[in-house]
Amino acid sequence: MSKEEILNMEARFERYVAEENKVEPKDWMPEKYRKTLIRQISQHAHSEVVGMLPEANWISRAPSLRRKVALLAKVQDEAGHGLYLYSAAETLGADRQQLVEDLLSGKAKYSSIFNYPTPTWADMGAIGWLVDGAAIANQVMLCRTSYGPYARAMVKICKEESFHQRQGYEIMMALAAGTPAQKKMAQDALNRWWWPSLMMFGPTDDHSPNSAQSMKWRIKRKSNDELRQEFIDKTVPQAEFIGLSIPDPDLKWNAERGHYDFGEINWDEFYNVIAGNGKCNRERLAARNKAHDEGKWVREAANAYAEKQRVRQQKQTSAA
Ligand code: BYC
Repeated sequence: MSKEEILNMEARFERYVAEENKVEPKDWMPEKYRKTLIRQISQHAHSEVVGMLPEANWISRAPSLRRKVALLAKVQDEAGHGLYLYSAAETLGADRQQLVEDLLSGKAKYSSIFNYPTPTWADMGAIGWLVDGAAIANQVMLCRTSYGPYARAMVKICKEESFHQRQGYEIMMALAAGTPAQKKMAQDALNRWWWPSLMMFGPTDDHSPNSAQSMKWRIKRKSNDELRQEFIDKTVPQAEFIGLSIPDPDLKWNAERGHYDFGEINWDEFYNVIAGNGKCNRERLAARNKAHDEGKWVREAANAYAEKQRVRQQKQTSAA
């Protein structure tokens, strides 16, 4: 295709997405659109998979059978989300094995939030309430993203995230209404997870290199700062309702803006974590690599079975 033809195609593509049409796998799309989506969807898939680790830590130590069942279901949902998202990336021509290798080697990014430790049961509450709460704020807009398979995957994912958020908030509610030691445990978890949750939305809009193009292509529908503000506005009253305090001395309702003002986020910490130097980055990658190595026999058995089925089907077709 000549350069002029590509420019025409790009202009037509931009009009197409601006009119709220969905892009499907076989449609023409600019190469950069495809690459941006593979980057974002695969990072999202990796986040779901790595996101199972901090919580899996507590499955065998959940305080009751009811809590254990709910946590187990949540972690299983996350595995499922990872699988839908890898499949969505495959519809764009990405090779799943390569994506997984990039995660295991440390080349690919995943959400900064999963590089923090989970020392107490209250961390399960804080993750469900805040981390899934932040994930919902971000992902509800992704149900309207321009790429069809990603948008459709997000509808189911958001329904499940909503259950995750409630199970987390309910844990926090119970702890906050419990003994002084339990309430302190809940407050301590909120203190540790609040700021990292705000970082999940990514850098501020003026430091977000991918945002402008992604908004133009309707991949992202709201900016990092808009979503962060929405999350804060929704979450502060929830903390007040259960008698916990947000660890931000600068947090204040601003009647003029109709939003909460909040303090400065520690962006050095954020960039340090995404560069691989957070508290748990090495531990998380080591755990993923171990699980991948230990699962080798399962992959081999599944491939051998698939091959056997393929040969059997081939024989049946040629006999017919
Ligand atoms: N952590 O230009 P920007 C979940 C990177 S999991 C790490 O604003 P973009 C859940 C960014 O990738 C939640 N990296 O980027 C699972 C970019 O780097 P590259 C995961 C981050 O893509 C289990 C650079 O910083 N959700 O739901 O326009 C249990 C510049 O940023 C982070 C998703 O993945 C971060 N926090 O916007 C519970 C949702 N933030 O690639 C819950 C889908 C930024 O240029 N993703 N970076 O080297 C998105 O919506 C967008 O990718 C982001 C970032 C808003 C995250």
